[in-house]
Formats: sequence, C-alpha cells, structure tokens
Amino acid sequence: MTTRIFGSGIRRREDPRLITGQATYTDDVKLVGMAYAAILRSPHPHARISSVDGSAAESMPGVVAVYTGADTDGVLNPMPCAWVVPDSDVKAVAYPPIAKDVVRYTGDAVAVVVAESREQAEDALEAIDVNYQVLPSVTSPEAATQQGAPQLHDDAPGNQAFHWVVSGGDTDAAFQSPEVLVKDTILQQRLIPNAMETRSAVASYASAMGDLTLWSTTQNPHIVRFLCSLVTGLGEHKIRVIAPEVGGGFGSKVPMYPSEMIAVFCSMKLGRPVKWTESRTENYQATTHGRDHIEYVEMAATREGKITGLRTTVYAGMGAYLSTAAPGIPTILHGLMYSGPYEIPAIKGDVYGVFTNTTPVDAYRGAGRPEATFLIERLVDMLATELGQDPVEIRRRNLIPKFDNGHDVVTGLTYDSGDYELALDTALNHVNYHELRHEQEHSREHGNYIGIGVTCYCEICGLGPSQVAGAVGFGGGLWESAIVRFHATGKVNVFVGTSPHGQGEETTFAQVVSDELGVPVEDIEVVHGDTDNTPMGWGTYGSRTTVVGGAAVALSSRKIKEKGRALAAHLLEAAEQDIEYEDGKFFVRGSPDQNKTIQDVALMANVAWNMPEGMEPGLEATTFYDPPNFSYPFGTHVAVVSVDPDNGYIELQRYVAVDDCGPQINPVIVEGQVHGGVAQGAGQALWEGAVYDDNGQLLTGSLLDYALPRAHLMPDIEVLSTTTPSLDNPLGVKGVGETGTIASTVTIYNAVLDALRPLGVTKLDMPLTPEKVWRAVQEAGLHGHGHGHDHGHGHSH
Ligand code: MCN
Repeated sequence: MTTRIFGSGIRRREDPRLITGQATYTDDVKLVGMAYAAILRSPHPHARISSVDGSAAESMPGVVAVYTGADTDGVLNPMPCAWVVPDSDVKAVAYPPIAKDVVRYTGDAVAVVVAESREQAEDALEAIDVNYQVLPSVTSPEAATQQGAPQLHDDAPGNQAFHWVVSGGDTDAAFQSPEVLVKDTILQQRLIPNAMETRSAVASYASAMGDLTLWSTTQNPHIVRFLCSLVTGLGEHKIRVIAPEVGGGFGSKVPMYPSEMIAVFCSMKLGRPVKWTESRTENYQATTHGRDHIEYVEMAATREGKITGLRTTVYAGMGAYLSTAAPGIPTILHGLMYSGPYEIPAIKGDVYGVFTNTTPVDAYRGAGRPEATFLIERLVDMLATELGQDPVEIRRRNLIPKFDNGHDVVTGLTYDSGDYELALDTALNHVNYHELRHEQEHSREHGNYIGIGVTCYCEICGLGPSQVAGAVGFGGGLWESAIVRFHATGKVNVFVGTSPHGQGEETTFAQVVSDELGVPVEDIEVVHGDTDNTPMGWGTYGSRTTVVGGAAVALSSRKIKEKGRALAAHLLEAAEQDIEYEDGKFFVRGSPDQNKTIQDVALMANVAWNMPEGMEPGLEATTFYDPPNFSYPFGTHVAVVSVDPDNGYIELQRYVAVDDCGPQINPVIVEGQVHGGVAQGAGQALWEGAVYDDNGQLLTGSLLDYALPRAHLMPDIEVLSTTTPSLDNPLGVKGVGETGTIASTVTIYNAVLDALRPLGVTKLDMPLTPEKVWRAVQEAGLHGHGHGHDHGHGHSH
C-alpha cells in the first residue's frame, strides 16, 4: 500500500444512510399491535401529590390504560445512581420512576397514559386529575444549601447530595501569605444538551418467554440492559437492548431514565409493544441538563508568575435526584483535573453536590472538564492581569515540561504523555501572536475592541482502567471488547461493545482493521448497538470509544494475523517463523510468489479442509481490553473576538484549535469532532443557558427561548494538531470527542473579557449576551471608564 489507511481522511461510511433518510431511529420502529405512551409531568417544581385520578382519562377514545406511581410502586425498583463516589457521603435518595407522594421538579413523571395512538395518549393526559399541594422550591445550588432553604429529601439534610474533597500538597501554606492572590466567583450556568433526536423507547415484552426487547436512544445499550434488569427484576439474559441509529447524545443519552422504564412497565402490564417518544419541550424538562456550578476559586502565585496553589469551593447542582453518573462528574472528572497542563504544587477543592428543584444534571460533553479548564484558565488570565504580564508568558512559565511516559500531578493522576509547549507554540505561530497583540493595540486606538483568548488545556478521557473505576465508585467496569470475524468470502464483521452515535467509528474502526489486516475498508462492516449481537461493552462517552474500544479492535485484528500466519505456513508447507506478512499477504521469506492472501486463509479457515493439527476452524478473534491508564489529550486554543461597546454585540472573528489526540485515524473525522465541540463550547460562552424563574419554572423551555449556536455565528474554525502518542494503548491514540468543548468556552470568555478590560469591565457571568455586555459597559462608563480609554494590562479588578 502506498498510503496507509490509518491516518487518511476517507469519507464517513455512516453518512449516506443519514443524509438519504434510510437510517432507522427508535421512533421509526413500528411493531404489530404497538400502543403509544404519553407521560404526565408535574407542572410544579415541588409539591405533595394528594391524589391522582385517571378514571376520566381511561374512558377517553383509544385509551388502553392509565398508570400512576401507585401502580409502579413496588413493581419497578427506584432508578439507580451508578456512580457513588467514595468518601463523600453520597445520599443515593429514592428516585421512583413515577412519583407517588412528592414531585421535585417541573417534569417529574406523575402518570402515564397508553393509547392506540400518540395523539390519543397525549389528549388523555389532560383528563388526569391530580391534586397537588404546592411546596416551596429552590433552584440555585448555593441557595439550596442555606439555612431555611426548602428541603427536597428527608434523608439529605441541607439538600447535600455529597461532599467530596480533592487535596494534594500543602494548600494552607500556599495560601498563608501568597505574593499574589487572585480570586473569582464563576457561574457555570446550567445547559441543555439538545441532541437533534429527542429520547424515545419502544418496549416489547413477550410474556410467554419472559423476554424483553427495548429499542432505546442510548449511548450505552449494555449498561441499559444491566440497569433495566435492576429496575425491573428481569434477568439480564432475558433483556435485549437495541440502540438503533441515535441522533446525537452529547452525554444526555448516557443516563438510565425513568421514561424508558415506564415504557417497559406498560409493555409488561399490557402484553403489547409500547412506544414513548419525547417532544422537544419534554426533552427540555425531562432529559438531563449539564454543568450548573457556582464556584469560588482562588489562585496563589509568586510575583514571577509561578502558580503556588489553587483552591476551590464548588456548589454543583444535581437537580432533584441523582442521575446515573451525576456524582462522578463534578468530582472525579472535574476536581482531579485541577492541575490542568500546569505544575501546581498545592491543590484543594471542596465540591458540594446539591439537590435543587430542577431537572437532574448528568454528563454533558466535557462533563466536569470544561468547568475545570474554565476556572484554571480564568485564574491564569487574572493572574497575568494582576502582574501586568502577557497571559501567554504566565502559561509558559507554569506548563509541565514535555514527558513521554507518565507524569504525576498532585491530585493523584498520572498523565500519559504530553508536549504542552509544542501545542502552545504551534498555535501562537499560526496566529502570529505578537502581531495579533499589536493589531489589538492599534484597533483600540481607533475605538475597536478586539480581544484575544489563549487556553492551554489537558483533559482526562479514554475512561478507563476498570480497577480505577471500581476504586472511584463507578458502578461498572470500563473495559471494552471487540470481535473481528472473517467470513469464508474474505469479508469481515467487527462486533463492538461501544455504541457510537455520530462520532464515526463505523469508519475509523474499519480503518483500523483494514490497516492491520490489509482488507479493503469496503469489505469490513462494523456492528454495534445491539446487546444480542455484540459483545459486552460499557458504551460511548468520556471520549473512550477509540482509546479503549479501538484498542480491542486492533488487538483482535492482531490475533487474527497470528492465527493466519500459522495457517498460511501450513498451507504453504513452510515453517511459521519463515512466514512474513505485508499488506494482507502471507509469504515465504525471500520468495514473495509463494503466498496466501488473507482472503485465501480466511476461506481455508472457514471450510477447515486442511487445518494444522490442533488448530480450531474459523478465523475470528475476541479481545477484552482493559486499559492500564486513562488518556490525556491536550492542546492550545486561541479565539479572537471583537466587541461593540455600543450594543454589546460580540463577533467571534477567529478560532484556532491545536489539539493533540495522538496519531489520528481519520483527520477529517477528528476535524469534524473539533468543529462540533468548539461550537458547543462557544454556545456556553456566548448564548446558551437554562433559566428557571423564582417559581421553579423553566423559562427556556423550547428552542425559541434557548439560544443554540447557528452555523452563521461561527467563524471558519482553523484546526491544527500535534501528535504525541500515548504509550498506554496499542494504537497510541487519545480521545478527541470532547476537546473542542473543553477548551473553547473559556477561550472565548477570556477573549471577550480581554476586549472589555480597557472599558473597565472585568467580570461577567456567562452567557455573554449583548444585553449583559452592553449593561456592563454602561455601568463601567458611569464609573469613569469611557470608550477609548485604555487602562492597559495592569488594570486591577
Ligand atoms: N478519532 C481518530 N483519531 C484519534 C482519536 C479519535 O480518528 N486519535 C476519531 C474516532 O475514531 C471517532 C471520533 O474521532 O470517530 C471520536 O472519537 P473519541 O474521541 O474516541 O470519542 P467517542 O467516540 O468516545 O465519542 C464520545 C464523545 C463524547 S464524550 C461526546 S459528549 C460527543 C462526542 O464524542 N458526543 C457526540 N462527539 C459527538 N459527535 C456527534 N456527532 N454526536 C454526539 O452525540
């Protein structure tokens, strides 16, 4: 082969079916005799249910049944929280699939109607008579911890879901009398994930056999099978979970939700298949949200700009109940990353998980790591301002020097490999940083406010060694498995336990197999998403599919190569050690004409007419791969913005992303991942935010009120990379699915604040909407900061 298939930007093989409408999503599934479920959701954020009367609804046209919490109580077990972080007093409060006594957020399920059509089911919802006794509610995670705040759960006093501490080095000493101290209060606003496809479930229970099939919009069908077994009491071997085409998840399709279990319950009760599909408004209320932190953060440093300590107190909103992975996010995936790419000798973080009367919070792209990157990078920029130094220089002074194989940080993690300064220099050279700063000065003199944000980040992904998963309270393993199977015709199926839903592994995994075995990509089909025909795996999230699942695919391919070599030796009547392999051909060393292609070998292995003694027929291999470590991608992002002080409008002029995810299997897919990730991170910085009013109502209840970024708001994202392999997996790869989101929010935020500093604005909460920016500029103006007054880098705050 002249060009390697590993590393080439071939087109995504999943796209033709997606763009021609031939893909099958859960809501496309239609079964004979299928009924439709609609869920009645609480209109109150907190209320006692005095009574629920479904009798009027039951007599509505087409209605098959109405069920309430009284029906599911004792039949379905509570929704499990599957990440009980140790040493943090996690209150795994009861989370009933349908509320029976108390509702705790607007959207909590109260009853379900099953009818012959979706419309009939929805119409009947209005006929259900619920008597609520409204209780006081609280939506802010900090307010919820205060004395006198409404209490959500009797067994979680003070609404505290957990208190977790990360600590390394001597922070008391570092903060005793630091030469320089910078502090901030950061609002990581609550976000709504917005996958294009809302959630949906089709449950089909066959009572004669006791078999349940569940089509579900999930990122991890095997975990759904596992947890569904816990909730329903059905044996795991009797449950088949199918994640057909899944239209994006971004973390929100990791959790196990009540709604899916309600669909299962209905199907089991009625002996009919039951479909439930969310509306967009329902999705906003009942699908998990992300972020929602209030953070008090401070950084100590020397006058030379060496960071000596970092301290945080974080109130992390959990919503009304603990969703599947929720406690792990502001702790393991957040606090342990407080060192970022820097050498920080002392770190302490107090993280309080807090119950509020809001939609439960769980993973959202980046999950904990954007929040960590944000606070580190914000403080570093503030430190630079305080010292009157260039923020890039402060970063450079603190970066961990290049390392190839392991670097310990004080939070207890061991990073795999890194060359942070190379990524920084690559980005700075690309944008011509010094020139850019000159332009900025120059524009300011003409009343144009340009801002530059530079972020150095490092993230944890590729989750992870199972032993560590157990140690940090994750309720499962984090290994992956893959079967690579040759058919007699030389075509290949790859069966994987991971479950991509937009990321493109049907393409990249085929590239891995093709690269390892010399089979054309067109001859390889990657199968995923069905627990009945794929081996066990823990799913697609935490940018782990390629690092962990891809490794299993590569190792299975290598096992096949070794069996192929032995069989080829036998067929060629040569000694095994004399057989060489290249580009899909086994040949006798020195005589390449004496060869067998891998397809010849596959045929002979499958017909098994002439096997060496003791060799089993068939040509396939299974690998269970448990990685020895996480993977730690890194990079530098640069944003250039201009801010119009007269109307607060921010233009994102330029965005440069330099990411290092090790060797790239498919650079076009990697670039696409970075694009999507950056847009999502930009959304948080500039536009997005879930807003509840004082009565606990979600004001941003639809796409009319929740501002998702649109294509025309994004600049042409310039994607570059460096390549630092990880020595911890057989492909050397690191994840890339979240890097864009992790780096971009703070990059853009810092750029905007850089632009606003000469106008006297040094603090703003996200999202940085024009109104907020305009008001801040006006207010600063009243205090003596007019347009065009440049107060320079040394301006204090
Ligand atoms: N890749 C590569 N070379 C590398 C690393 C990755 O070619 N060195 C490729 C992979 O093979 C894959 C893609 O890049 O095709 C992303 O891979 P990876 O980093 O392994 O991430 P995952 O597949 O585990 O995806 C999870 C990640 C997360 S956590 C979120 S959230 C997210 C994201 O991916 N959600 C997405 N990207 C998304 N993209 C789409 N379209 N939809 C989502 O819901």
